Amino acid sequence: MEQTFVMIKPDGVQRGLVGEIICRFEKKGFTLKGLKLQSVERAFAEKHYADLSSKPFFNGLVEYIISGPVVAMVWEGKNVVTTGRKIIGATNPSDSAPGTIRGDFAVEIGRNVIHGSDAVESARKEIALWFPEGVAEWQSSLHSWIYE
Ligand code: RTP
Repeated sequence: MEQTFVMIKPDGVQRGLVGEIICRFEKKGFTLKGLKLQSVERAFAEKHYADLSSKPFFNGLVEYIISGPVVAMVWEGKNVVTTGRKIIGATNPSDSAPGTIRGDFAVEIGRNVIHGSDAVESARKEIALWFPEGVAEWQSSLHSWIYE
């Protein structure tokens, strides 16, 4: 089954949105496979966002991510990478539809509350980076009520 990496960024944690965000993924029918509250070092944040290192906003992005604890999660389910990005909404909250997490809770691109992997391959890399210890081996008892 497909997995994705989701991170609630420091603004989401500080604003008390952790429960609300978990609720949206849970209610959709996805299964939580990994969860931790963690403060990240600068080098770790730079590694996570290595693909963006040439962008003008890179330093600000790294400062933002290390500014407070984040909640790192692994969610599992059919098409969870693509569907998870839809639940999260467009990168710039000005473009995020109401009903999405960023559409409902964010105003500016540099404080957009949450990250979700953009492809199955990046999810695999991000899960390996954030959860080197591995994730939980369990299947929700709701499985047969969500999948035919
Ligand atoms: P994320 O990785 O956080 O899920 O975001 P994304 O794929 O939707 O967007 P990406 O282009 O990978 O950008 C990563 C994060 O960098 C910040 N950003 N700031 N100031 C700017 O122009 C700008 N552009 C991007 C955002 O926090 C974005 O989520």
